[in-house]
Amino acid sequence: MLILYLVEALLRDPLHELGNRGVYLGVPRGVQSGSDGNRAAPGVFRRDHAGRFREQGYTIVRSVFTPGEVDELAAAIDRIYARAIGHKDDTPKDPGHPDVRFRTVEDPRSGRICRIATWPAYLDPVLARVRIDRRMLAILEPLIGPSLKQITSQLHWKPAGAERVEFGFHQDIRFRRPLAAYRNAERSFVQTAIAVDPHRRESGAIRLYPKSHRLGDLGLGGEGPVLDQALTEKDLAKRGLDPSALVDIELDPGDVALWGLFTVHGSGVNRADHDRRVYINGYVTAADCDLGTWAFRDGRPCPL
Ligand SMILES: O=C(O)CCC(=O)C(=O)O
Repeated sequence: MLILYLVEALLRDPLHELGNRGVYLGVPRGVQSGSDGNRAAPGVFRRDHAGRFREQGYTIVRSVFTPGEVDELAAAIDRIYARAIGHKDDTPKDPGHPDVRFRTVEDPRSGRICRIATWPAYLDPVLARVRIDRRMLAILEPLIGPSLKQITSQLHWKPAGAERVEFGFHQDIRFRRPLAAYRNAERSFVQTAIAVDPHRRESGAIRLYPKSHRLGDLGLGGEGPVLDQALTEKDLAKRGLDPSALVDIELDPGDVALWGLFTVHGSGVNRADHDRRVYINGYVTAADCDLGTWAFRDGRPCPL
């Protein structure tokens, strides 16, 4: 069977490309790499996701989690939502752990919604497992090594039809404070987003500016929270960036998107008839950061 997959991959890929990027066997089942839209045979790293990440400032790894696992994740996320939405304030006093926060807002169309929950893994075993899943390490290790701390862990919701769900264009470096705690920030940090629902332009997909990871800190978003800013291409034009270069990070449930601290991105409203949920986890090479919660030590998962 494996031989058939390999032959199929060889036929689809020009030889020079295979030679440059490599086809690897033996990665955990379900970890398939692809540039946008490309799908590989199960168990085959068809393209070099690390090379693409370094070149473009982002990449997508397809079908990392199975449909059954995504269902389990979705149920866990819904449990957190039910808990979060019961709170009237943004930082409830009884979240179960000091790092857990719920960001709820009043939406003009949908009433009270929760936009973000931070560190929900402290509340739910499924979310706790996924943040240290070995497939996540298989994706991250070629980029930032086997000893990783985690800096961010968040659920993001865009309920169907809700309006207050945009993220203005920004670079995540703005959130990394104190800056002095981060060394080699341009290459030691990877943000990941696991899609739980179809993640499309229509449902408020992440829009991202390829190769912007090489532009340094552009100061996008100014001082205010990007959560309160609309996604407007004018913000890019003001920095001399051509909005026609933007890409929509379109994901199926179970796909994982990756981007870096300087990669320009944001996302718009959800005009689809379904919610858009993502589980976001950001990892840093442990030796390059004074902060964070251990996720993997020498390749071994570190439970909370
Ligand atoms: O969930 C989204 O659409 C936006 C995510 C994002 O911009 C971020 O995590 O920095």
